[in-house]
Amino acid sequence: MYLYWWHSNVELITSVVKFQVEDKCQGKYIVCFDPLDGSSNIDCLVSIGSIFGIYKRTTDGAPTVGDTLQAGRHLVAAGYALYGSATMMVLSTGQGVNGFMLDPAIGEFVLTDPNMRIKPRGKIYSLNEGYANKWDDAIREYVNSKKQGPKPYGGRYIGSMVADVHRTLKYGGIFMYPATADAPKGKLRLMYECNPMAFIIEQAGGKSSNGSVSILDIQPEAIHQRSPIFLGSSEDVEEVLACIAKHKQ
Ligand code: P6P
Repeated sequence: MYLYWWHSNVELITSVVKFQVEDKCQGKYIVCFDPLDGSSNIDCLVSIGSIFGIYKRTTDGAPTVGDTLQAGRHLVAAGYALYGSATMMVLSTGQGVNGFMLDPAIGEFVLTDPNMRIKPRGKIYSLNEGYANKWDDAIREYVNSKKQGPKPYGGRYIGSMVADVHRTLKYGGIFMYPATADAPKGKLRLMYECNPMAFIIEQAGGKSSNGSVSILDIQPEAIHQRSPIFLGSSEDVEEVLACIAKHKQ
């Protein structure tokens, strides 16, 4: 098994470490994972999590970077662990989504959320509005539209992807990290943030996009590449995509 591991922490420089498992233990799979996503939130006790995506290797012999650069559509499994008011593992192997809550009394993860499904439409939008001056017009128009009308959406943003996506899965709505003037490719990493989360949400009946295509259909070109991401209830994602398309005309 070949592990590509990404960790950034305020005390440490951003380090990218490539674990190569010794030959006799190497298997048929590649795991892309973010071991502690949202780690900048640790000191203030905000929920954080681990995100992973698993691919089957496409070559024999020594593992290659090419084994890793597979579109999310080829994931064989993906999921996350959320360390919040409780610890939960949310997992899909391509046959739907299941949630397992850690029961500390027995030290086991218990299936508490079988066959998790996301609502077709929610009432929450989630993105960092501190960057509003750096959004393009389509995003600005969409977000403003969520604040208007007789039933405006609620704004929720935790700043920890695992927590924001888990809330979106449970309650519905949309999570976005769009491109900005400072980050034209977005901030979140395709291989070990966007792809696993898009796999989970699409398996739960939701939708993902980079603004043009499903996150899962992006052909990766580099292990640490970034992507804009729109993720959540299908009707909410379709609404922001319609706004983006309108502004492209
Ligand atoms: P911003 C945490 O650092 C992270 O990688 C994700 O967990 C989170 O969604 C995003 O960055 C927050 O970024 O720019 O809003 O602080």
